[in-house]
Amino acid sequence: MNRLFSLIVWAVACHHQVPASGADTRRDAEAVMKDRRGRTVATADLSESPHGLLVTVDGRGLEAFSAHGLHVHEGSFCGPAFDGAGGHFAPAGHPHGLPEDEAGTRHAGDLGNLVADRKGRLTDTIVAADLSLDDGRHAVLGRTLVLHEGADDGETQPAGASGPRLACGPIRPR
Ligand SMILES: [Cu+2]
Repeated sequence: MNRLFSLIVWAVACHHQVPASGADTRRDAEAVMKDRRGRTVATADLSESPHGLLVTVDGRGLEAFSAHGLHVHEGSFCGPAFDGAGGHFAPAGHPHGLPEDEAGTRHAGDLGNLVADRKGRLTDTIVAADLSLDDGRHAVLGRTLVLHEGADDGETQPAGASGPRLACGPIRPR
C-alpha cells in the first residue's frame, strides 16, 4: 500500500517536471570542482547562450593573485588522483592554446586562465564559442572541468605547463 502511494506521488512529481509546451530547451549544467581532499575549491555554472557556452566560475580559498589554467578534460570522472579526467577535450584535435587563439586552432576545451583576487577569490565568466552543453561532438556534458595549480602559458604542449591538477569536477546537468 505504501509502495503504491509512493509510486503515485513519484508519478505526479515527475509529471509536473515536464515542460508544458516542450519548447523550453534551455539547459544548465554545473561542475563542483573539488581538491584531492574532497574540499570544494570552485563551482562552475555552464549555460548555452547565443555567443557560445558560458562558463561562470566561483572559487575561494586560493592564493592571492594566483593564476590557474582551466580546461575541459575529456574523461567522464575525476578519480582519486584526477587521472580519470584524461587529457584536454579536443574533439577536432589541434595543439593546445588559449581561448584568445582562433577556434579551430586549439583544443576546444582550452578555457585559459583565471586569476584570484587579493582575497583569494576567483570569479569569472568565460565564453567558449566552440563548446556546447549537449550538441554534437563539441558537447561537454559528461566530461570534466579541471582547475590547475599554475598558470597556462598557452604554448607548452599538451597542457600549457599549468602544473598539477588542483581541483576537478564532472560536468553534470543541473
Ligand atoms: Cu587541464
